[in-house]
Amino acid sequence: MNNLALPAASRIPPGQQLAAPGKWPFVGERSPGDQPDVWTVEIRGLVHFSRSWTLDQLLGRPRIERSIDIHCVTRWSILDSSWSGVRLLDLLQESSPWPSARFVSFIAHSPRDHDTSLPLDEIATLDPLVAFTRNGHPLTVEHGGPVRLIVPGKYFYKSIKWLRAIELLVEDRLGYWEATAGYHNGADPWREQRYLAPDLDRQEAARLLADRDLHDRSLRSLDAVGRDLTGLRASGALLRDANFARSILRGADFTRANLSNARLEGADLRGASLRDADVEGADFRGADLRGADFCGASLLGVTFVNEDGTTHAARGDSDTRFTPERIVDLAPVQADWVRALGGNHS
Ligand SMILES: Nc1nc2c(c(=O)[nH]1)N[C@H]1C(S)=C(S)[C@@H](COP(=O)(O)O)O[C@H]1N2
Ligand SMILES: [Mo]
Repeated sequence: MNNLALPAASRIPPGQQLAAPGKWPFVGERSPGDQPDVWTVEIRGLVHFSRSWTLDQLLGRPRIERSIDIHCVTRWSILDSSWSGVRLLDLLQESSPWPSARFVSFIAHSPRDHDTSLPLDEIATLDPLVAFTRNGHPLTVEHGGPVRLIVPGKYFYKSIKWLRAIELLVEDRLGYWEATAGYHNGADPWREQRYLAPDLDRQEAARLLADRDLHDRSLRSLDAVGRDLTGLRASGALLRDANFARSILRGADFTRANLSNARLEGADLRGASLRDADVEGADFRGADLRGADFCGASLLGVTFVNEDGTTHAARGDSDTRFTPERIVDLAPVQADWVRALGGNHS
């Protein structure tokens, strides 16, 4: 898995962009909650030898260092992080999985017992790390310290923070994001396995859109291309991966909505409110954003203009509002587009 020989551009999967230089965003939970006095990582389930290692025991094991690229489902990537830790495969081998074991569930120390899973045969080729350091520094708590999983070649939601247990299973057990957010269980960034198929059919979608009221609704991968949705009420709605390309959304209310990875290319969002919305990974290229309000919105991975900084740009004005502290989360080209609007961004 040595990617270093390849040019950077060919290592960025489709629909991803590089994060701002030196930035490593936090995603999901920020803390494992009450930490145990002695951190242990256990292997359980369908194994001949259930094992439990204290953190010190893990730290005392042979370590390897690997360069791994991070690809978050919300469209930011970081190339060439150097991680050190122990190989998951070594831990698995020592506990000797039963032949019937086909899946591995990873469980975190976390307030919601956060989990995720992988097929055992994929683990053999991905060769994940039980990692303690990145670029030579111990992991901070927010980034999963003291110990997290790092799974190369998958969207980053498979890399669980604060690893507590590794459980061998016959049947798969869907993880937290996979079950609650519709994140694709395959998670292959090269095949853009971001989300499951839509959870409603076109007719149902059309009926809901006719009422222009999505307030507090939860609709994954909604198809709303090219529609007149002037004044849409969608505050608090969960609209991950929605497609609003070329729709008229003048004065729409997306306050506190989740529009992560939504497509809004060419949409008319004049005077719309995206206050405190989650628009991570959303695409606003060619959209009309005059008077739109992005205050408090989280902007990681958002696209307003092509990589060249000029073509297919959204249109904004000094009334397009942003929170200054959030602008730094954008990739540099995108941040430049926002700054060039010249608003006071308060
Ligand atoms: N325990 C736990 N692990 C987790 C998550 C989480 O919410 N809880 N989020 C996942 C997601 S979606 C991503 S993108 C990465 C983010 O890791 P980071 O905050 O260190 O960037 O952690 C993954 N592991
Ligand atoms: Mo993620």
